[in-house]
Amino acid sequence: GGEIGHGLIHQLAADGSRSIVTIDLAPLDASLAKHVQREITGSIMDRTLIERLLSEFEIDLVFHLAALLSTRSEFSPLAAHEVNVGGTLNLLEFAQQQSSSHGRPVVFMYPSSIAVYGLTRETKAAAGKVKEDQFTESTTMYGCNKLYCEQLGRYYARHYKQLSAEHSGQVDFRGVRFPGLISAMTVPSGGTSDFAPEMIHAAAKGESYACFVRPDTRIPFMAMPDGVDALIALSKAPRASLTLTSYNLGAFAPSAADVEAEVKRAFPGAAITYAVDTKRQGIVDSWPADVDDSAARRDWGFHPKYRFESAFREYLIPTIKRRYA
Ligand code: AKB
Repeated sequence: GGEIGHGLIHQLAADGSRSIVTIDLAPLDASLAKHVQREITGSIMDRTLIERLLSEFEIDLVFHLAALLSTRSEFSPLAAHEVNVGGTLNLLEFAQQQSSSHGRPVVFMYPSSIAVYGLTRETKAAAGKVKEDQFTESTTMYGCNKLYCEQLGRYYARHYKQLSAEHSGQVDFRGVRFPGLISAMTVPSGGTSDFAPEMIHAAAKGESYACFVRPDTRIPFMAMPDGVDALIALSKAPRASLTLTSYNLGAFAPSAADVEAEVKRAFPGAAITYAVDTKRQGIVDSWPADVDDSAARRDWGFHPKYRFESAFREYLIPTIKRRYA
């Protein structure tokens, strides 16, 4: 029922080829619940619940979308570690056991993040588009969690119980490193890329907004429909064509001032000011200004529909205007 889940459930349901089982802490919105065959209210931290799922379902594809985001994780790093790492481990183990029991590989889709990168303001200015193996020294608990879980995924996919003769089951782990995602339907909470979606939604609601990063702050972003399409496309890609555990994805990389200008084009009266939070600014400054996503384009045909202007003019602004009308 979170931001990515909203778009993903609609897409998977429209495709119609699979039954959908969801787990979330809170019940789904009615608009989503009608698209799923089974809705479970509970936690991925609850191992008894996971055991129950094992005995009840035959699952071939897992989208693991639950996480505490970067800002929230800095307020409670231990809780973040428990959810972001412990929860992922529970689901990887679930995927492993599912595969052992039904005898087919279980595809495990993992949204990682640009938060795995840790640059300084100097290296960021000089780096250009960052590749998957550069600057992976995150300064946040969330980023460290994401990077480690990519490694856990690689372990489950390639080396699980490597000394045991009895091992069976195959987890087919596939990760993407999302940039900031901007949805017209939901407003994020607890992230540090939130300034862009918050600015847009505030303007659409006629509310003033004080942006917590400097106008010249630049990180990559993507419109939510492209994020959802990317997850689905990677889940369907032939295994043999995949060369990385986790792929960079980019679409556009505006500064906060560029976002402000585009928001004001659509909502000329928008009251946007800057009240820089130096600590959150520090996190965004440690993320790359842009990413090199050529591996995703080459290996599985990643090709976002929306660039910066079209994301605003064709998706965000019309959809948000309808939503708040
Ligand atoms: C966050 O800001 O924490 C997330 C992310 C970039 O992964 N949106």
